[in-house]
Amino acid sequence: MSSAEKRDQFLAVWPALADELVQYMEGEKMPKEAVDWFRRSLDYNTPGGKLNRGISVVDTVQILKGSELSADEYKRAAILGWCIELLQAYFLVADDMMDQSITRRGQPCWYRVENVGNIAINDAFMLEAAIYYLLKKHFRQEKYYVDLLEIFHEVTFQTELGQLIDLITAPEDVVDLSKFSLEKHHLIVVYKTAYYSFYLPVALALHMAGVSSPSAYQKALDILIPMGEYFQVQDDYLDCYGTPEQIGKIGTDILDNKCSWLINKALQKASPEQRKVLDDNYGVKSSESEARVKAVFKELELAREFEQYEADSYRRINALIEEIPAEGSQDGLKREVFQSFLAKVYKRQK
Ligand code: GPP
Ligand code: MG
Ligand code: MG
Ligand code: MG
Repeated sequence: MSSAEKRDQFLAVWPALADELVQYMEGEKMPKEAVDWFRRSLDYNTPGGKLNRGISVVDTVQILKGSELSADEYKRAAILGWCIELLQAYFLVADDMMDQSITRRGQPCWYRVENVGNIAINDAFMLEAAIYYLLKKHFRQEKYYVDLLEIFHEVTFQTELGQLIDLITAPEDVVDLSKFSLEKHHLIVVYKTAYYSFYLPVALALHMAGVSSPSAYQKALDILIPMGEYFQVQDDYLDCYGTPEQIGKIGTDILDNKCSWLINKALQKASPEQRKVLDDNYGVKSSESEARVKAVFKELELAREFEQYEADSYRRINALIEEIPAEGSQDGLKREVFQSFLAKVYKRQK
């Protein structure tokens, strides 16, 4: 099946889930205006992205099973996938407010839609609540139900820790580039991105496939955390070098004083003169300052540095994957789970 067909198959599960959530609200006799609002938020914020995280749950369950999934198995794996997409929707609605972003997935950020504004905070909470409604409805009878709840809660907390460090390392009023380092960056991205985007999809699929050995989860973590770090470095790179048409969002990292991979690389390589330009212009909310920072990035050939990083990461992650025996490991892991996930993000342009 082509990746476009896989996407369509996964998307086809969404309307029924949105209906279930809306029907719950109707059952509570909520006013029509509120029900319509929730439906609009669900549809605006949940299905419009690349869906890599959600589809990876389905792909992983399929690889672990080793044969085609029945219609029912597919549906259940896809529901877990949509729960991650709801988690992502919840994070993005909130992140765009915190980062004062303009667009997301080629449309205005939800909080910037007419009449939404700060109501988006409550909408974010409701997107999160939707996860637990669907988990209870569809998985309560499973012996791994508590495992699902625990992992969603843990990973959410980890992501919030990462977001906290991301935000306090990027104060709006005081720019102090000496606070940045690649070590700090590593900590931020592992927590804010890698756990929920890479470990969570595979861990959910392992639970569904009946894998229970702690060593399987540990090995998955050891490969997926570096993969998630690589993914967030790509995100940082695309924030500056991707076009809005490509990435569906307008980069704000330089204006927002973010501890991104690019500024850390620049700090490593900058001459004293270039450092002065960075100190004076990074995190200053004007397009002239942003352009001066980008000019230094260009002088320092950061695009080439990124290509080098990308090649090195790809090699390093593949070496980790090859530590899993070709025939699969005793505890139930398969190499292909990780190869398939890496193939989805390697050299991505959006
Ligand atoms: C990506 O950061 C991280 C997140 C979206 C997690 C947000 C976590 C919360 C607890 C709200 P980013 O700001 O670089 O993402 P993007 O570039 O997509 O805005
Ligand atoms: Mg953001
Ligand atoms: Mg952010
Ligand atoms: Mg970003």
